[in-house]
Amino acid sequence: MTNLLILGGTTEANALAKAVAEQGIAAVYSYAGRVEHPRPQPLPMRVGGFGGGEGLVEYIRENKVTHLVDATHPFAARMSGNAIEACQATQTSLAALTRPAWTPQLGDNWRHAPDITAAVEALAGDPLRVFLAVGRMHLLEFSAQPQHHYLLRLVDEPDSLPLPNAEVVVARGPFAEAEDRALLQRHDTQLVVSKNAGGSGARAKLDAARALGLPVLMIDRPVLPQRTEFSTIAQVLDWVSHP
Ligand code: 3Y8
Ligand code: NAP
Repeated sequence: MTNLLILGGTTEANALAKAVAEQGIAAVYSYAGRVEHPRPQPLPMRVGGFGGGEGLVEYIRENKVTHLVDATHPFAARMSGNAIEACQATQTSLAALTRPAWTPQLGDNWRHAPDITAAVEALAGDPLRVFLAVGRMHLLEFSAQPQHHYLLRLVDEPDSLPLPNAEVVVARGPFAEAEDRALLQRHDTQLVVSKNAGGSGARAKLDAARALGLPVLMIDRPVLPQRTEFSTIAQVLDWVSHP
């Protein structure tokens, strides 16, 4: 009896949840509980960490999970690592639903940073107006470069900010190019800092930056251990129905 656990939190995970619900496949959609109001899903949801790899092993056993689909964001490296370990320990089928990394197109002006630490170092220098579109969890690291005027886009209103010179836009994606272009022009942005999330939900800022001739500091995604990876929902559904 198929029993799916979807590790969610992305546009692709939401599309998968819709397809799984339509097919009547038994499944649970899992959120980390990072934001106040996560988007509702057409599946039973669970919110919060599992308690490390061991907690996920317990969850898999107690809930008789037969297939785990890791549809988390490419920067959710710890969750993805735990999923690989827990599925090995419990002999549970594991597949990831991933989206290819963005690649620069004609007209793009990208500089790469291998990780968030390197991106912070790359911001050394004279003050700029920076659209820091990396969310909330790593803002403290950027306080090493307080000289810039930051535009931050966060899912929830922050209690406090570790950056002295910052303005906040509270918004959750998926985002559209026209709005992002207006946002960059209104803020008079000189540099966009982005994680290489891939997918469609966050690429608007890159298209807007290209249209405005702005440079992008692109943070490459963490390298993950080998696992089965699919890029379409059809592949996932086929994998679930043909063990
Ligand atoms: C809680 C669950 C959909 C899915 C929406 C995608 C697209 C929009 C783009 C910018 C970049 C950022 C951030 C971003 C995007 C989608 C997708 C994606 C980037 C929600 C959601 C949860 C989160 C967590 C949140 C992080 C933050 C990252 C904002 C839901 C809306 C910056 C990543 O305040 C916090 O603690 C926020 C934490 C992890 C990264 C960070 O370090 O702050 N996502 N985002 C998930 C959970 O609890 O399990 O409510 O939908 C999901 C989405 N965020 O179609 O509706 O698929 O990637 N999310 C990044 O890519 O840099 C925004 O502003 O341009
Ligand atoms: P992470 O750093 O890889 O994970 C840290 C811990 O958070 C995990 O060990 C796990 O806790 C818990 N966790 C993460 N994802 C979970 C999920 N889907 N269900 C249950 N627990 C989860 O993850 P993250 O980068 O904080 O991302 C958290 C969530 O936000 C994920 O769902 C991800 O898809 C979504 N998201 C992240 C980003 C991003 O930029 N990182 C962007 C968009 C969406 P335990 O160890 O206690 O099990």
